[in-house]
Amino acid sequence: TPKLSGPELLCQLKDKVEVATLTPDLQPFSLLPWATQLPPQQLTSDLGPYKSCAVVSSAGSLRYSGLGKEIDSHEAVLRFNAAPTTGYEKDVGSKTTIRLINSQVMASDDHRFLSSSLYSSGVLVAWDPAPFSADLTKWFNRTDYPIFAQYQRYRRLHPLQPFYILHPRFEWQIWQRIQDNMAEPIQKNPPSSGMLGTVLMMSLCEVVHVYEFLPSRRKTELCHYYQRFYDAACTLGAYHPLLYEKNLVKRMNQGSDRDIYTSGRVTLPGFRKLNC
Ligand code: NCC
Repeated sequence: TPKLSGPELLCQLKDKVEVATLTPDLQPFSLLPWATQLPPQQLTSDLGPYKSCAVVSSAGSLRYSGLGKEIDSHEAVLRFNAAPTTGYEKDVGSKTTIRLINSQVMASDDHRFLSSSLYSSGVLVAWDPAPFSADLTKWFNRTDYPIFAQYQRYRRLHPLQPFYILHPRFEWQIWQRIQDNMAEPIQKNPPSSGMLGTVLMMSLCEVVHVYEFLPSRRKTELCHYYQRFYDAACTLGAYHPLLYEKNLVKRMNQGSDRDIYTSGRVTLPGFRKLNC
């Protein structure tokens, strides 16, 4: 297969990937009493369009970046999992419009998902590594972590906070884009939250700035900007096809290599603005 150019990759992504969230009418959820806790509309019809957006990776290279002001200047800011802002404002800002969390965060005791105030600002969006078929019933019977039990509990405690669950089709559609544009077979695990969040924001924003997904000159083995834990796999990937995700984002980047080097910043057009 020929290697696609950046604009071709962007158009392919726009054409073949669609953000979808669970709604109460979908089987098997429609048969369950708690389905009414799901938002009645799709995330994409409730949120945006935003002009300029920031996607803030959780990478250790954000530490001492001083990017906080720049990040907060965007209309909408997306953050991941348990990444805090308190105490790190100078480097990562303080605005949180959307928080994308994996099901492991929802289920593990150390993250105190049900009681910590970390999760209470902004819109929550959750996802779980689902079977490749993206069949909702198969997934429902075999989630990676108990995403649905935790969702119900959280919704009872915070009924007013918007909280969406991504349709598993979304993760595998992105996975397929990565695979189709790589020469070798990649691991059949879903893309990282970073990649999912980036495509999510490309669907809601005119322009998306992703910070420290492609590491800057501050590149470090420090896993997260908020934890004293070192592992190069956080940046290079193990379970997730992270290196391949980063390769694809690098090819789609419309900003300069200098921006990556100094700010870890990638600039991507929103889908709405793309002329394909
Ligand atoms: O580490 P994590 O991601 O929460 O980071 C969010 C996203 O930022 C990008 N990242 C992070 C660190 C780094 N050094 N470089 C990066 O580029 C990645 O795109 C990443 O997705 C996840 O994807 O959900 C992940 O979650 C953690 C973990 O579950 C949560 O942090 C909660 O503790 C996973 N770690 C483990 O399972 C041990 C991680 O693999 C992926």
